[in-house]
Amino acid sequence: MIDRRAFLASTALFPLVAPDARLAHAAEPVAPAAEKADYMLRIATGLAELAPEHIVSTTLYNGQFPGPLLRFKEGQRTVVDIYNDTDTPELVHWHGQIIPSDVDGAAEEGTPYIPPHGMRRIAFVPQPAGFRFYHTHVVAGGDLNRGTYTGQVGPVYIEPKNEPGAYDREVFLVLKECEPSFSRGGDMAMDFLAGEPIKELQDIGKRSDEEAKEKTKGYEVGYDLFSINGKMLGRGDPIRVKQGERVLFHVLNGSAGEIRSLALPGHTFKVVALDGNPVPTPRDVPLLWLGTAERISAIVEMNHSGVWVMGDLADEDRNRGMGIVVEYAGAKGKPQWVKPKSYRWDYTLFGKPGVTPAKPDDTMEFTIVKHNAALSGFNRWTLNGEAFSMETMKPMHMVHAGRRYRLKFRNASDDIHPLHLHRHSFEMGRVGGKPTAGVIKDVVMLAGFQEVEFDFVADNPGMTLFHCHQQLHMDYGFMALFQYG
Ligand SMILES: [Cu+2]
Repeated sequence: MIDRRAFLASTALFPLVAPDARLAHAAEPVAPAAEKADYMLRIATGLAELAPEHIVSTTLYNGQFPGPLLRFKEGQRTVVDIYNDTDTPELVHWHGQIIPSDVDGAAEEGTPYIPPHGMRRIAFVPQPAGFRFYHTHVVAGGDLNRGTYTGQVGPVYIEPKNEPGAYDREVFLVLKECEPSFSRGGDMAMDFLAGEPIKELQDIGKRSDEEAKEKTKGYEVGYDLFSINGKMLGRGDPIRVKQGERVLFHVLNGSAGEIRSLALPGHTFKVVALDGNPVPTPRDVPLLWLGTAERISAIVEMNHSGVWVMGDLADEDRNRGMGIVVEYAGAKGKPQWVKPKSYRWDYTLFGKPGVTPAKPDDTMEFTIVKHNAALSGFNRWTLNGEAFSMETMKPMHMVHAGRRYRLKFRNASDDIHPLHLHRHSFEMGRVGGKPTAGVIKDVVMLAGFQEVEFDFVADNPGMTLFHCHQQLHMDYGFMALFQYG
């Protein structure tokens, strides 16, 4: 343990946001001069002040936590210079974008690393329009100072050619935990997703538990501090609103593995987009649930004056920072929190009623199994009996351009998995036992012992990664590669 007081004293002379200039000059290659970059990202260790008494040292983009909001224009070529001032190779993944493998930011797909104390210039055409984000994509394994456990996360907004704009103001919210540590078991109950567990999947899970040599559960990751837009609840500026204003919130769960909820007492959220893609049926809901890496865009009509806590339903997490104050003009007093009634999250609410997705050309089925503490105390994850190998990086499936594929996932574990497909969007087909259509996403939560189906069209040739977005799960087997044939 670092003595916090001594640590603060030694760093007090340095400004909080400036990257270390000496390191940057040591081995910096010269960027191509012919073209000016549109954006620059600098990856470096820095300090994030979540509250005056809670300053954490982690890896950041441009010395900021979260990283800066990058606004791209749909279809307009964009050049980004990425500098890596750390001692280890890095990758910046452009989550939710339909771009080539060599710039997507996943080593498994063949994206080159940004070398330590080096740089890489990339160019791509941002698409599709909407709320995306960027984050590191390196393996963390047992190192909680690597990967998405760090502060390397930032929002992206790709401006559409035509903006509908039925709102007065946009507010971006990045939800992110800090100070991770390992624990054994003690997971919170996760029964907020619609649907019921399937007996056959529970039986597979039970059998895997019985076969495991280790009788204890594997490590889980917990967090000490929680933040929205880099500040603990009540420590940053409140969101100042006026009576009658329509605020469009773009909410990102930037966690390494947590599932988050968000409620604003006395208000409802009109969900207009999921993962940045407009939904066929915008609906009012009392609160939001977001799996790791999911985004929700929702309009809140400010019609209930006061000073409110917009926060996570989990008391412990909210009390340790997961919230932000919403303050009406003229309202005074302590921010109020009111525990909402429980509410089950159902993706099909936002779909096209009475419609089924187009028929696929091919269907692939995957059964997800957890092997308790099988890898030096960490749970090992398999898809149809196979854990992804970082050594061989062997593609699991061949796809053919132009064909529509249905992926069916059967979860024989009690964990919720935020499933993510790179470089493609998918259309949800069946979730929580209910059919749906028209909901376009790139991450979806699969509940414990349930099934989910979604379709994607193979329309972006190149190596394509699929994985659970829980860093601990993806690092220990829960990945698959699709190769175009
Ligand atoms: Cu998972």
